[in-house]
Amino acid sequence: MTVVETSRDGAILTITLNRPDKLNAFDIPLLRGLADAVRTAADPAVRAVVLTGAGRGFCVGQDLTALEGAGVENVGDLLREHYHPTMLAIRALEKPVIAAVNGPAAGAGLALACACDVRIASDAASFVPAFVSIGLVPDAGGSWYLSRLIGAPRAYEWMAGGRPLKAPEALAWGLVSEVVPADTFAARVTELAAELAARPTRAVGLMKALFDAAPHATLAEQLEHEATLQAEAVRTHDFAEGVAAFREKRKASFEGR
Ligand code: T3D
Repeated sequence: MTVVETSRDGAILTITLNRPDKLNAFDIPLLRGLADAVRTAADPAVRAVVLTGAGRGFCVGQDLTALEGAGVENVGDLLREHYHPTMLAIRALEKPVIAAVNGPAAGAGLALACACDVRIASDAASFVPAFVSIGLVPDAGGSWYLSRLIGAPRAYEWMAGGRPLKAPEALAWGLVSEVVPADTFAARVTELAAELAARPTRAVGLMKALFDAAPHATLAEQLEHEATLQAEAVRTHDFAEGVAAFREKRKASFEGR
């Protein structure tokens, strides 16, 4: 058993954080394992990634018991070395990443869920700011993602207040796209991942960069960015297939290239 498990089912890579007795809190081995797992997702044969937690938790952020002593002094370095590269790598990954939030997502674990492209929640999930409860500010990209997902005023009020959200409220806020009963959660995640993996992966992957850039770009800059990425998308086999399928009045069969 490793602290981060990966499994492949066709074009779907599932990454499972695996410290269930600590609700998958981040320690260095888990952060390293997650970084390695995200790197394996670069394989062109992988067309969708599912990120989830073993046991009853998704991820409850930094393991607070691993921060004693020297850890506190080096927190900036810890974040820069072990958190930032993975958060950036998930955004740079040109394929959809689904956070399958099976249980509590707290602190940097909440940020991790927000780093993903789609969030689907079990009705057993909860979303816990956590940082303010221990006198910290959001990190691991939490303030960046949440500003975009739910708007800066609401994100600030939530993070400063610290109130845990249950899954239905997270749905109402637009933090997750779907809430599923716990007993059918795994099946629905598999179905969603298969749907995304069957899409034209290059286009689906490239558009991540567009939506990340849009909030801080001018219209002129964004038009140029779209034109650049469209020039890439039209060169794909999947674009040719999409147009052919339209002309032939049949369902397109995309190959992710
Ligand atoms: O400082 C830096 O390094 C910068 C980075 C900071 C990033 C951060 O993520 S800061 C935020 C850290 N996370 C938290 O503060 C969350 C702490 N956890 C909780 O508030 C609660 O566990 C939850 C509300 C998330 C869930 O509550 P509940 O009642 O469902 O579970 P529990 O009983 O509290 O936890 C179950 C076990 O997991 C328990 O262990 P035990 O007593 O059975 O042996 C608990 O201690 C452990 N656990 C939960 N969270 C953490 C943890 N162990 C280590 N670190 C944790 N963060």
